[in-house]
Amino acid sequence: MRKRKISVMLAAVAMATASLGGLIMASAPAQAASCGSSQALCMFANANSGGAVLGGQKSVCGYYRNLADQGFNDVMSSIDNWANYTQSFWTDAGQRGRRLDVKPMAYLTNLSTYGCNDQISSVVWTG
Ligand SMILES: [Ca+2]
Repeated sequence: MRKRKISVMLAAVAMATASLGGLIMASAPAQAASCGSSQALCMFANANSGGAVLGGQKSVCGYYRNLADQGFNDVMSSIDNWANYTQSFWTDAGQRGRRLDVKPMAYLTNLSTYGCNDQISSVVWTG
């Protein structure tokens, strides 16, 4: 007669602890999916390329005489200039009011820095 021993083996399960180490806050993207390098100019409703985006067409000299026509009057909060030209913005329609010049390839993450957050009403750009 043969006895059979049944041994139960408990496998130790190593708990692999995911080392998250805190959140990585990526800097604002250099381009938005809906705008980016396909445009000469990207204008955003929120700071840091956030919110609604309005593009300035590449390879042309463009003019938004009154951004109300684009639903973008007094909402702009950040600007990404993708062109190798200075782009000009005004606080009033028709190139009036205070003027803000954005240098070639400049990325302005928050227009509050320039005292014109939510105040831009017209823009002229070169693609
Ligand atoms: Ca805004």
